[in-house]
Amino acid sequence: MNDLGNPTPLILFSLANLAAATALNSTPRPGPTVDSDDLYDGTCTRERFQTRKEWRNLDRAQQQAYLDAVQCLIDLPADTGMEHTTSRWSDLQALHRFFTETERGGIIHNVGQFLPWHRYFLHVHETLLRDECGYEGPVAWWNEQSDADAGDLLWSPMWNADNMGGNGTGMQGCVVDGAFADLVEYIGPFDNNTERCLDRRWDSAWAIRNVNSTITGQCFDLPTYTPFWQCVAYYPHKGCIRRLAGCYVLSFVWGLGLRWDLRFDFNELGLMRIDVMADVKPGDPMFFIHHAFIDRLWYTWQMVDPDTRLFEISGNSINRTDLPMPVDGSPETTLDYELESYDILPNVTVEDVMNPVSGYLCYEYD
Ligand SMILES: [Cu+2]
Repeated sequence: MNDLGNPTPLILFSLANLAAATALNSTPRPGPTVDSDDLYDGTCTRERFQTRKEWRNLDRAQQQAYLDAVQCLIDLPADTGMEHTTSRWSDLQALHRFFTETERGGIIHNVGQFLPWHRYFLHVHETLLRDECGYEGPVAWWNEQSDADAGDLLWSPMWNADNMGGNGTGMQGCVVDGAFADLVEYIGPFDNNTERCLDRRWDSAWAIRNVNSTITGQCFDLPTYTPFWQCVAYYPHKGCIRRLAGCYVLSFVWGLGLRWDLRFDFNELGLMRIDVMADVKPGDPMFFIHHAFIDRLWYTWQMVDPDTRLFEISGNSINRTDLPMPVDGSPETTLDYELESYDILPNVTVEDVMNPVSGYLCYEYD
């Protein structure tokens, strides 16, 4: 401070540099939210309002409470009546598969409703944690961008043995440590239902290329919704897919009209390995923490220009009732598009979830 009580130019310069460095190293915080009366309709009250927190901003007791609530869903019986479900947790996995494996193929990925449906799915997950397992703590998200910029996507303590556990090992990629090492999955792959371990094969080097601040910044700079969601879906959302060659094969397979979410890579012995990705990935509790990061990217992007973006929706669409496909091609996604969860929660529209503090939803991110 100088004699007048103002910061010196040198300190101001340093603060400016610090601010720039911080901006590069962390995603911006979405806002304004709860203090902006024009952005929520009054049913999102301060009592209901939740702040979703980055995993590292939960204290140890909160992290453990979150892990315990997930375990609670794993221990509760299934309730949807979907085939082969064995627990409340598997209801979520089966639900995601149900909309990935429709007669029309996937109707929640590669479409304009990709981001709204997954925002709704996060809400379904949170609602089960709270209503059926008594969870009262914050929902977690993971700042993947920050870890990518630091050069190690597996840096977060969430991978530790006293948290989610780390990458799987062996040919099956079975997770052998952490809170869910004993988790057995029965839903998938694809339309099959086979008993198998919780597998996890996150590739730090590949993910760093997909989710570093340069890439997310490029997505973030896109001015309209369709190129934005496509960028998010292609890069940060698929942050863990291994090896460029795998992605080429992915496109080739997609071009043939087969599953888009096959992953090809090579194991330690040089043998090609095929992994099943998107349809049953919610079996891993990491899925929801990853998707909260994706949702936060979208929310942050919306709040740059809320007047234009908060209710901006577009992109090719498809649902499971308008069959066959209209001859004039895929319709455009609209705010009226209905989001479903196999009756775990009532259907809502895309419009209902566009604004996270609209009343139906009531949260922000730290
Ligand atoms: Cu998905």
